[in-house]
Amino acid sequence: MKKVVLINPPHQGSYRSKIMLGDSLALAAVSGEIIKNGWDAITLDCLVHNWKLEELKCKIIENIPFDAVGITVMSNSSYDILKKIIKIILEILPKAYIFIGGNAPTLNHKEFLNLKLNAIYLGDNLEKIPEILSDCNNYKLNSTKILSNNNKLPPKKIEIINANLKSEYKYNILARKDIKESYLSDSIVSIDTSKGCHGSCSFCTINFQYCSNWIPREIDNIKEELLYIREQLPNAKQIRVVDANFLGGRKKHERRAIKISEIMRSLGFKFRMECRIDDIEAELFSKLRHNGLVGIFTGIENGSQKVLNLLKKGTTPQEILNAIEILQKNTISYSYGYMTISPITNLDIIYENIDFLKKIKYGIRLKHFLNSLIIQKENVFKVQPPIESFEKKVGFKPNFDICSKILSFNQICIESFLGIYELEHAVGIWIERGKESEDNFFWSKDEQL
Ligand code: B12
Ligand code: SF4
Repeated sequence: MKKVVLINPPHQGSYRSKIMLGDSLALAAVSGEIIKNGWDAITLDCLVHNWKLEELKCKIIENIPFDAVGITVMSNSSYDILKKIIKIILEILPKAYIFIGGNAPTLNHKEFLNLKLNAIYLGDNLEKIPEILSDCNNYKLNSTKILSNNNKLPPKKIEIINANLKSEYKYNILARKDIKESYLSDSIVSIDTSKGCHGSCSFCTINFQYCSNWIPREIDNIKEELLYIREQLPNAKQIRVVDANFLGGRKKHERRAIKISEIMRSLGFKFRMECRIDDIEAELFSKLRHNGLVGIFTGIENGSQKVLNLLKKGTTPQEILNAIEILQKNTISYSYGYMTISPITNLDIIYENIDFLKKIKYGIRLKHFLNSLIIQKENVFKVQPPIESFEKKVGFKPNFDICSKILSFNQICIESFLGIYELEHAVGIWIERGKESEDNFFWSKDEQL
């Protein structure tokens, strides 16, 4: 049987934990589609197993013979490691057919054109996987032929396969082979029930990738996967829904969200999810709480209306506070995205944010003050920190020399404005620094596993 080896590269982002949130849903989906087409698929998930490149190399060798290698590339932070993986594969099998897919190439495939790839798969619609499979058959024949002529590998022509989702989608639930091992290491089991988001926040890659579209997955197909998870993991207590926006616009899709939550409840799962602030509404959240919603992640981003407008969040500070109140009333725990630094952030806006975070009370982390816009080709913070007003407020002069050696630019700015210790003092509560503190979070009663 023909075989594809699928790789989730070793971790290259800034997450602290070594073992990562669940098995790769992307590779499960891709391998399900490959298996459906009569091929075999083996997944080498470096995140789940915490493999470094050397271990990955051994696993690739163990899996010879294979006909193609598919690699998922979640973010550009994996670019360098991707290059190394390609090199390793070609050292082992110079004629290997290599293709990539995932968020990073989908957002900007041009950055990957100079790598020795055969195909770049764009988008989430896996119905075009047969094109890849037939392409690797043909490629092998061609390359063998050219090889015999001049003993050199043919230059690779990179196929770009564009496969965007337009309507409801489903997966072949055949291939979550790492689910048990992954669950054993971090007690987390993930599922995806939709793609994209109807929002149009100016900084967000989901907005760029899906152009403010939200695409649901078929409910029966979700149920099938939840049943599979229950069967594989009889003791699992909680599902992490990884959708960028589980609610997809409350008014239109709340019945669907409730239905999925009922299925989870009937199978004995509590769940966590992500949604927009303007989707948090009392009646809906009381129902979701009843059906097992224990925690959410949401993008608050800023406490200043000016910055919220700049980010195109479509919310107001008051709406955010109302939403937080609903979560607290329903004992649903929350964590949030926050970016104090923006091109228009000045000392007034920083103080506005401090006052705002005081009202939110829980879950404040140091990174909330240090984060700036996610997408910034160049540093957007071009304003010279107002040293004099800083001095007046906190009573000492920031030391840029020391700071610049040890801290990132954002950190310098914020430390220069206030000083971290002053900042903690100003907010009046302890800010998380590298370790979790339960006191600092708003936990729902049954949040803990
Ligand atoms: C779960 C998740 C994680 C988990 C991954 C767990 C795991 N075992 O893989 C963890 C927490 C580890 C993680 C880490 C990071 N993540 Co993340 N993550 C997500 C999240 C929430 C869901 C992804 C998912 O599983 N979706 C479900 C699957 C089925 O869909 P999918 O990944 O889109 O895959 C589909 C297609 O892309 C395609 N596809 C994917 N791969 C491949 C490969 C081939 C060969 C083919 C043919 C097709 C294909 O097929 C799938 C079919 O539906 C998304 C946000 C979101 N909701 O989309 C962010 C997201 C992908 N992550 C992101 C980022 C930035 C990161 C980090 C860099 C964060 C950090 N600072 O550390 C790291 C990088 C990790 C790494 N690989 O080194 C960004 C990427 C933005 C970008 N590309 O610029 C996103 C979009 C969040 C965001 N808005 O900022 N992440
Ligand atoms: S609400 Fe969240 S996922 Fe949706 S566009 Fe804004 S930041 Fe992106």
